[in-house]
Amino acid sequence: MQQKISELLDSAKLQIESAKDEASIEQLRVAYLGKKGEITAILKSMKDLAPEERKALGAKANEARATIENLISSAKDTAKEAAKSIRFAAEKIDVTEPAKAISLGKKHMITQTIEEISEIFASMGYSVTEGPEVETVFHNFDALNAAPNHPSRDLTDTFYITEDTLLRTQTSPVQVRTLQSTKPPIKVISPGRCFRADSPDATHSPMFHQVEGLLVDEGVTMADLKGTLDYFAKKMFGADVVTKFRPHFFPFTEPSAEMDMSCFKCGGKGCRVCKGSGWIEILGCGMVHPNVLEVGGIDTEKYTGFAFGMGVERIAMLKHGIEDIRLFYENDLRFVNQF
Ligand code: 2U9
Repeated sequence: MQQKISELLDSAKLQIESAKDEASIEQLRVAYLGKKGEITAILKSMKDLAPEERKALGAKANEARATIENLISSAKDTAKEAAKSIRFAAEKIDVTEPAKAISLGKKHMITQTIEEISEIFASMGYSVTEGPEVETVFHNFDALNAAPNHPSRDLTDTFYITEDTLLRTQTSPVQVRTLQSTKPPIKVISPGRCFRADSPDATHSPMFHQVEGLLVDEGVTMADLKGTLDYFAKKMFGADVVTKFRPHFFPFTEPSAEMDMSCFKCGGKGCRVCKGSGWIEILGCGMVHPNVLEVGGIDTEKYTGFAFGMGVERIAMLKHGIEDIRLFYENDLRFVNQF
């Protein structure tokens, strides 16, 4: 029996030493110390021995059990620590590793241009107003003194939603609404999207953007208009540009004009940008027609005003040398990322 206990102890030591994980160590615990384990069986068999022998062998068997218990407990601790370091190594985070680069988006060239134009007028005290893109025929045409047979009202030029509603062809209806809701002095610009039933080509798009402006106060003259728009041209295209005003016709302004500026590329000598003329047309303008002021209930004996309008795409194309308006809407990153 003594021999058997020693052999059991030796084999337990060997097996525990070579057990790699907690589960196999637990299996060994059951095999030696469990209810049906080998050491347990020896302890149970002691009851049949003579008291003297039982005492000696019992002490030996209990000693073996305690040794195995200790070995198992420390083997379990070692296996736990080993498992932990394997997990830690697998989960290790290198906090010094550079973060993944986040690619930031940016504002569309049209938005950038609208903001640039708006900032120049804001610096002169204008506020920015916006309004609906689906408008009434009244706000888009009638209130702006457009004759009943004016060509822009035609079905082939304008996107009608119903007989009385349409996609605005200019941002002027925003200013009509301002005239109706505000008392002078009025000093606003209205940037936004407009729609005309044009076939797309290098300079036309059925959807485009405008910035229009309106100033109404006592004693406003054409000189105020010219000074304001000349200042705008110099801020937008450079202090060296000079401007000139050519007579034109718009139903909503009288007198009306188009403003040209000297070519910012060649200084007026003539180049590709100004098509050899030295001048570039950049906007339309005029003194607000009394019929239009009256729609807003404004006393035309007391107040006068000026208005202007410009195509945002045209300004952006000139400033950045873009040759085809359709590039703005294709969102090709090779184009977008240039600005
Ligand atoms: C009100 C009164 C008058 C707005 C104006 C223009 C001249 C003009 C064009 C420029 C290029 C349109 O995008 S474009 O084709 N616009 O020339 N717009 S005066 O006049 C107004 C607006 C509102 C109440």
